[in-house]
Amino acid sequence: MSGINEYHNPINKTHSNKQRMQKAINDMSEQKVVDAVVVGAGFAGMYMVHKLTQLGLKVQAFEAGTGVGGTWYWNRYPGARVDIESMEYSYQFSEELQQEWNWTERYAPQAELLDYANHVADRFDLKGHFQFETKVVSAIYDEQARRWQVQTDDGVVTSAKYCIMATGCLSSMNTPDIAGLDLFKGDVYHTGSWPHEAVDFTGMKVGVIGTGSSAIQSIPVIAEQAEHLTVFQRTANYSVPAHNQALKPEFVENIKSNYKEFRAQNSQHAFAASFEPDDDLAVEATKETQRARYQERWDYGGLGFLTSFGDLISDQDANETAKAFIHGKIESIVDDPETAALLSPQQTVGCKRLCVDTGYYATFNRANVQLVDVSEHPVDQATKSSVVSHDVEYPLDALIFATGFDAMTGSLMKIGIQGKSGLTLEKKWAAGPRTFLGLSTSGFPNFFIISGPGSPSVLTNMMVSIEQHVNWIGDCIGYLQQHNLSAIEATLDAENDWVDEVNEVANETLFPTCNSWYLGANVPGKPRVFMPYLGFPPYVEKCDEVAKNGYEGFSLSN
Ligand code: NA7
Repeated sequence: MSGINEYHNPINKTHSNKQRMQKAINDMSEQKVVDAVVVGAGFAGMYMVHKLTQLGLKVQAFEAGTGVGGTWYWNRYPGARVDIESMEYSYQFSEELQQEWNWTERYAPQAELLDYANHVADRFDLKGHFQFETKVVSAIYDEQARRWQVQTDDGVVTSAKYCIMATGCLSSMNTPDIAGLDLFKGDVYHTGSWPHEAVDFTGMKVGVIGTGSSAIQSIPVIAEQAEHLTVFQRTANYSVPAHNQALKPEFVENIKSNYKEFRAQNSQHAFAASFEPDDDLAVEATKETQRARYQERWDYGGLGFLTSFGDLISDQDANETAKAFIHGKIESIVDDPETAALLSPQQTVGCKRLCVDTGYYATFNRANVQLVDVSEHPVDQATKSSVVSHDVEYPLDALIFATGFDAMTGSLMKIGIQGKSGLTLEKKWAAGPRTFLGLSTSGFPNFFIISGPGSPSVLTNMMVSIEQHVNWIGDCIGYLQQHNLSAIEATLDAENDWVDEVNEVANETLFPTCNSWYLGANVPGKPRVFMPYLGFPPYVEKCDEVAKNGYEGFSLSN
């Protein structure tokens, strides 16, 4: 399976968590002692390291890749770019940083995002705190010592008072089982672990499995190169045009001269992004108003389509109006009516993350592109030169899995995490993740998750959510240090109440109505639980209140 990164490939998971933990306990030969361990060198891990070193703590951070960047380190597929506007997809903790960095496009491409990550890491001297090319295999809480014993795949155990997971929401790849894939002689890739060198598909027959965001971004680019492209679609997805363009200096200047206010305003929106919500209701609007509004948002481009009206994600009738508008667009763009019908999603708009594209639907007008419906009959077999669905063979030179991730919990579950009384996270979350504020889970003292399940994370501009979490965790650790406290742990009551709150909010929306990765429904056997919390402003208010009240909902010990 050339191309697929070994670490991220779930097929290569050889040891169970239990085995890994046992090995860790038996093997605590080499020990390193620090104040905090941080796992991951994405934007969350980088800022967490910065925050903790500012507090004067000794930090050891680990990263499986060879460099910083997280999502933007791994996802190098053709056409990869952020779907939040670049001017707000950046850190705000340093005014100098946000003034000096220059984005070139409305939606930054992967290479520029990676440059930004490296710039930040160098500017704040972060790289020296990371041990790269190192996987954390287990983290075990020693109740007597009140310390975490973190074992890495180099056999070293690092002892730390605090253990912070910055492992990312979309970093554990989901790869379907295809019988005989090892026989396939062509190249195999996953968009979530793309090679570092350029891949040239010229003259090749290429297959892409999946039609989520990664596929929708990469398909138009690959179609221009490949001799033939077959797209295997299980569920059609809604996509709105990006209208990506070079950033105009006046636009940049305008934001930079008011960055603070711009950020403050965005953080008042549910998704913590700049797209203005229109609070009037689609169900009360005339057909003309609906059409004009959707057209305006479509012409502007981007995720703001979802906030065209205040009731799109809460009222099915309202949502149907947006659905009809997008279906009309697909019909008008795609020449072949059968292909247009197949590309027209049936689920609620926004229920699966809305995609933002450049020329996606029009790509299906190309003579070298074929759409294959695998909703009834999966791609379940490979031969040495093809894949097979419903007994039909599709000859391929290269196969690309754009099949997404075991979102929000996948990376945590791969590490053998064990809290008090031998309780493993795997066991505790067997029926779905349970956290207090998505930051912490009862039974696991001094253990923090950045943008964990139960926090707004993937329903927001991730940069904003990451910074809010790191600031909160940094303040919390600062408080513990100042007050000579040895441990903080979420209470079970606070956690139960929070899980109820996350579910109640989700149940007031249309989000639970389809099989999305927000619900874990894309991964066979994963419990169906809506994981993110909807609503950035009330969430921040709750976090601030908890801290202000002396970490209400947590038990603190000395
Ligand atoms: P997504 O959005 O999870 O998309 C994965 C796609 O792969 C989606 O269309 C899936 O269909 C499809 N899929 C998954 N397994 C299969 C199998 N076995 N057969 C056929 N098709 C399959 O991941 P992305 O990487 O595109 O995007 C992730 C996020 O990154 C995105 O939301 C943005 O936030 C950025 P399904 O819909 O499950 O039927």
